[in-house]
Amino acid sequence: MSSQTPFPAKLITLERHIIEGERSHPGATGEFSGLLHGMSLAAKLVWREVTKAGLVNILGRTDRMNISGDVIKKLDEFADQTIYKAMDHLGHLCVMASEENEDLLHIPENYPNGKYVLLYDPLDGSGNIDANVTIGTIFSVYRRVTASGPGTMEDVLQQGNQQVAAGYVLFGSSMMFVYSTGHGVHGFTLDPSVGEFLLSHENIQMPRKGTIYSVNEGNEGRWAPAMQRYIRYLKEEDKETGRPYSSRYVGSLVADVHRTMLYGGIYCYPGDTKNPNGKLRLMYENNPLAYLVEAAGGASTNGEKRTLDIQPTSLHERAPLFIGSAEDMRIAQEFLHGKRT
Ligand code: P6P
Repeated sequence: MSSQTPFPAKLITLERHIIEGERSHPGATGEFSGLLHGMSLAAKLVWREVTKAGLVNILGRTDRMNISGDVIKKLDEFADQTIYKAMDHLGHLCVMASEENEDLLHIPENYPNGKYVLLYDPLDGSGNIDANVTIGTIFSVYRRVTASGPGTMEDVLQQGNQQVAAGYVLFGSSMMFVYSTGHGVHGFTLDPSVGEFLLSHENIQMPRKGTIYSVNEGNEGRWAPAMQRYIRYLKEEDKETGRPYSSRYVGSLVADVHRTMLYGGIYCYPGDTKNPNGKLRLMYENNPLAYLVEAAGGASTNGEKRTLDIQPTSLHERAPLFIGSAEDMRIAQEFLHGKRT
C-alpha cells in the first residue's frame, strides 16, 4: 500500500478557484487573480512569522500606537509591512490604506498605478497575539473612482456596497483564506506540506438562525436599555426558540465572525455611553465582514442601517456592528428599534 497521500479527486487550489472564477466573468482581465494571489502570498509570509512568534523576538509591543490608540504589536507591524510590500509592485492598485497607518499608503513612483484600491487590517485581534489565540488579517477591495494617477481619499472613502471583493485570513488551529467576489463565499485551508490553500469550505451558507451570541458582556453597564433587553432575552429559557443561547467571545473579531458565519447566531459590538460608535473600524473590519456575511446569506447593520450603506467620512472611523444570521438579526433589530421589549 503506497504511503503517498492519493491525489485528491478534486484538488481545487485557491489559484485555480480564482482563475476559474475569472473565466466565468466575461471581460475579466485577470488583474483580480493577481491581486488575490498577492494577498494569499502575503498571508503565507505572515503565517510563517505567526507560527514561530513564541520562539523569536517578534512578540510583545512596539513603542508606537496607531491612530485608533491601540498599542502596535511587533507582529502587527510585520504583517502591515509584509502586505504592503507584497502588493505595492503588482500594478493592480492605485492606493492602499491600513488600519495601522494614519494616512493613505501610496504606490511607489517606480511602479504602475492599477484600477483597484486595497484596505486592510493587517492583524486583527492583535491583543491576543501573546496568548496564542486565533488572530487574522481582513481585507477589502474597491474599484478606483478617479480616472488615473495615484489614488486619492475619494478612491478610498467609498460605501461598503461598492466593494468588489473582500476576505480574511485566519491564523488559528489551521490557517484559512476566506474570500468572496460577490459570487458566494469560499474557504481554503493551507496544506503546509505543499504550501497551497486548498478548497475546504465551498460556497459557505450561514444558518438562517443560530443559538450562539457573541458580545463583550463586560460593557453591559454602558449599553442602551434596548441592547440590555436583547441580551437578557437571549438568556431566557425557551426551548421553541433554542434559548438560552450559548455565549462565545474570543475577542478576535475575525474568529468570532468566522464562527458566526459557519454556526449561525449573532456578533455584536454596540455603541455605549463611553464609546457611542463602539470600537470597530468601519473601513477595515465592519465593511469587509459585512460584505462576506451578506454573500453567505446573513446581514449586518450598525443598529440603525445596513453596514454597507454607511457613507464613510474619515479613514479610521468607528461604527457599531451587529452581524449574523438573517433571523437573529431581524429579532435583534426589533429589540434595538423598541418593537420588542
Ligand atoms: P474588546 C481587536 O483589537 C478588536 O478590534 C477585535 O478583533 C475584537 O473583536 C475587539 O477588538 C475586542 O474588543 O473591547 O471586547 O476587548
